[in-house]
Amino acid sequence: MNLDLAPIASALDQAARKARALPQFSRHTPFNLEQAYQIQRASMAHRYADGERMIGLKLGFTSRAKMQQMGVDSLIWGWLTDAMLEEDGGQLNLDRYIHPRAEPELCFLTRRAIDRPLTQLEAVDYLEAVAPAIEIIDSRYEAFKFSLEDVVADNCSSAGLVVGPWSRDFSTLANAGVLMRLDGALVEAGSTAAILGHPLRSLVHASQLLARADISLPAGSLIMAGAATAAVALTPGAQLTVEINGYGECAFTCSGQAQGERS
Ligand code: OOG
Ligand code: MG
Repeated sequence: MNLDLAPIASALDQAARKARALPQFSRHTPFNLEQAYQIQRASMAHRYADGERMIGLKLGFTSRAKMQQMGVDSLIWGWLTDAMLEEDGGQLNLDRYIHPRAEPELCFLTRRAIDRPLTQLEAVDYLEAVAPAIEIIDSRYEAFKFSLEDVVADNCSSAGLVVGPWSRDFSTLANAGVLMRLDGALVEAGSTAAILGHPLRSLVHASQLLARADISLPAGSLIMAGAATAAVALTPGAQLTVEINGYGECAFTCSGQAQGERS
């Protein structure tokens, strides 16, 4: 099938900018996974053309909890830009989002360019630091429902990230307790072991994906390892905290109100 991918990329870019939900493409204009990544790149190109800067990448569906929550079963990856960075301890303005959710993650900061597939043993040599982090996801599809191809085209629902204090201690990464609190009440609890069995495996997968795509990720980039638990919906005034045992915590308070699914 000869499908014009550019209008799909533009529609997704506009949906993100205007915080307006779209129907899933898989319902009327299905495309395959390779085309989905082409759409993702084309839609990111709109943002770069507009002055946003790539700061790293994110992996998605690296835990069973997330795969089950969203009904998909493959690891995916997308791009982070400077416009997505939110301040730790600050206010998160919900006005820019459709139906945002938050999830607990680890964020890696790279020390060397990643330009070839790494083993888990090598991965740590490529790291400068690791931090507790929160990812804000906001699917551009109605009802936060999508096929694997839909979500990949939508840059894997990437919308924001909050990064906590950096640490150079990688020794307890494998199985650190993860707690997510909403207004002080525990809403999700888990372990970093839920991320592919060991969060460093996210880095290994990222290096393989980059190599396959023939992309070198510069030193000083961020890599979000993927959520360790399911995500929670963000409501006006909500205060969200993520704590990773041994690595500290990061938090934000919601201001404003998400757009919801206006028609
Ligand atoms: C897709 C993004 C998944 C993760 O950490 O697993 C993701 C979504 O759930 O909307 O970021
Ligand atoms: Mg995530």
